[in-house]
Amino acid sequence: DLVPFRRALLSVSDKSGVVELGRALAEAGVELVSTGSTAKMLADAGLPVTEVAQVTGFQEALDGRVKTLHPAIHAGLLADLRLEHHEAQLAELGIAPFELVVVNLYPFVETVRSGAADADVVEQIDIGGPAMVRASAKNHANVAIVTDPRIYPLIAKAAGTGLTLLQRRALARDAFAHTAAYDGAVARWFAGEPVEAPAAPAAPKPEPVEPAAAPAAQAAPAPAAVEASAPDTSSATGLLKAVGAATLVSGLRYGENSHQQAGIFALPGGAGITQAELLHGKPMSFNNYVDADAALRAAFDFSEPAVAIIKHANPCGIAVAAAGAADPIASAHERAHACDPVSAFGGVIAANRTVTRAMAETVKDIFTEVVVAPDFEPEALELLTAKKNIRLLRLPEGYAREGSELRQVSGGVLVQQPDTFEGFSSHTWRRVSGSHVSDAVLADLEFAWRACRSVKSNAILLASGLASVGVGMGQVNRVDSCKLAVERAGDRAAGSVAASDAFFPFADGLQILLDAGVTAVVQPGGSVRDEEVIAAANAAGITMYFTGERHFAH
Ligand code: 93A
Repeated sequence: DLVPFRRALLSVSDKSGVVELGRALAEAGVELVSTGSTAKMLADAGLPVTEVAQVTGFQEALDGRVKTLHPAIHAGLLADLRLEHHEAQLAELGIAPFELVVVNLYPFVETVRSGAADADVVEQIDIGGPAMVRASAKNHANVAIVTDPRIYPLIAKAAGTGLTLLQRRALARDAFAHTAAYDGAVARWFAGEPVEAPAAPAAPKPEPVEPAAAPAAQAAPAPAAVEASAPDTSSATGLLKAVGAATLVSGLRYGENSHQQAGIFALPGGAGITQAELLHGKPMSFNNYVDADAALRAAFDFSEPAVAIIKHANPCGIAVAAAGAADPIASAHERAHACDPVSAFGGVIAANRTVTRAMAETVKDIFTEVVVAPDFEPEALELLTAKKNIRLLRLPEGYAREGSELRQVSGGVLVQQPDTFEGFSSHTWRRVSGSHVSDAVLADLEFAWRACRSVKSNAILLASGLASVGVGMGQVNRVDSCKLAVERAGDRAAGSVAASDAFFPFADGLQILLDAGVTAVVQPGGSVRDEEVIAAANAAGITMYFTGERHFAH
């Protein structure tokens, strides 16, 4: 999806770096078209450049108010060359398309700040510049729009190749943010308010990336009406904004340990654990929140009735309801608990369905810190509230994970999209050893593969009958995770299936699973020693699938 640069339009007020960029483009054989003083600067540097006036056949008019506002320019910016009739019309009109547009706008804010008279300020409201920026950004399928001199080096580097669609999209995002910020300042000036500079652009990005995945630079200050509603946390900037607007829900007795002070804050518009209602029990602790959230992630990753039991942020049991179970959520709980009853002692349970009386019957006899669920049947509440030490949490309606995740590191934060990738269908997997397996085994593999992404890496999860039977988590090598999973599964390891959150770097980890009698394995593949790993699977006569993607959770 690279669009090579053939013709570039340059029209900049801030001329820094434009000659160097122009030179790189000209050397790569790109034709340069430019406005008045930008063209002069390029020509003075000895670069071949065509004046916009030559292209339009029109001299700059009305003291420069009309320079580029002409079909000969705008048709070249807006033609979608994926469409035959656009291409034909352009040819008919004798207009050539642009693949690269470099524009920055009249210095409106700087002019206001300089104390200039109103008439001079008005003259610095750029009209033709934003029109080119917006047209090119709209047409990002064909055009790369550059508004920030700090990314000229990237553009110069790509002069001979052009940019990818992903890069052009990121540039379009920045471009619209840029014109929105610009118009925001103009509007504030008309309102008699202080015109702050458009939001400070973030550090130059070496490579613009997909909008949702990266913090958007140069985000425009949102209009007041939008500001009042909850920020959209699907983008990094939205999430950071939401964090800035978070409100204290309550102080907590202490943090991870009794000597650490702590509190919990809620994001505006959030519909998660912080908005859950404590129906019974002592206040939630810091660790309760962390575990309850991990439990919710695991349970709500399944569309079928599912239960996850968490200890220290790791699942010690995940299961979906047995086929045809009379009380599906009770069945899921019973089977999740059976995975590792020793570890489930003092655990945090999440159910993705209403907790029924039947589920409560079992839970009440197990020491449990927290049960969190969308709701509780009245009889379930009656049974469980009889237990003094259990906390019962009802989720807010529309419970949902945030669209971005944030992790603190020293001096900053890491932001990423959550791992909600839906590639769990075995149709997309590659069988690399053994023969076809039954539908039931395939279903177990799909279950195990999904469940293991809720387990901290290195994760090995053994499953049987759509329930985990042994989980090896959080080890610093995969062999130990395999040993742990097998040991926890005991005699249930034989005949189970296994999922590994990332590839086996050697055959040794897999061999532990094979020795324990695991019959099928799903893992991402992609190790340099895949051949060795596949050979071990073949030697044991088991079926192994490669998914092509991994599910680390750190
Ligand atoms: O005066 S405008 O609103 N009308 C236009 O047609 C137009 N075309 C480009 N402003 C216009 N521009 C702006 O001129 C660009 O946004 C850029 O900031 C500036 C570059 O002009 P020059 O190359 O003459 O310095």
